[in-house]
Amino acid sequence: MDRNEALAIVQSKLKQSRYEHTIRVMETAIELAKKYNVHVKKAELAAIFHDYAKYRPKEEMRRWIESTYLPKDLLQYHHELWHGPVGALLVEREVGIEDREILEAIHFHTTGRIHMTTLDKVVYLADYIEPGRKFPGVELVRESAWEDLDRACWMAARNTISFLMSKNQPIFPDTFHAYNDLTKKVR
Ligand code: DGI
Ligand code: FE
Ligand code: FE
Ligand code: FE
Repeated sequence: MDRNEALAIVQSKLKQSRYEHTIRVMETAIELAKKYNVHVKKAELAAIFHDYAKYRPKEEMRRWIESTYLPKDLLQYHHELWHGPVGALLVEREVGIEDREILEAIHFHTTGRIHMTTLDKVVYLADYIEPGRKFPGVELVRESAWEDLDRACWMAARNTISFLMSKNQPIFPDTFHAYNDLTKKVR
């Protein structure tokens, strides 16, 4: 599938501001893919579709989780965590993308996971550092992104966990698994 076809599909599913975020994630993911020798077309497609399910109604997402292979423990956590896994499912069913690496990068783009692939990291990080993001500490992660992919992902995971803890929010196990696993890779 080419870029313009993919973009036209997601544009119909997203609000304009979310579509513009998607374009910036795509551009950032392509640059990271070149830097870290990831298949550029896979990074481009995964980035374009990463928020595909962002505006699905909560009850529809709940039904997809209940009725498919998706992990049921998602239902015990905030519905903000559902759009990645449900997005991967729907991008396969509705768009027809079958590449497991692309689908997994979409699935895990919010939380990360243990043993993230380089493609997973590129999409996770591009979503975190795209130029429209204003998180506290994002500037340091942006700088690291061009030097050390593992370190930058580790910083993003650490910031996300710190932020959630400061708000007394529960943390999904995959978010901790990503952080713990990346900690072993940073000095
Ligand atoms: O969809 P986006 O807004 O582009 O970004 P995203 O999919 O990375 O993240 C959406 C939200 O999910 C973000 O506000 C942080 C939050 N989040 C990430 N990990 C966890 C989490 N929320 C909870 N409750 N638990 C987590 O482990
Ligand atoms: Fe997202
Ligand atoms: Fe993210
Ligand atoms: Fe996003």
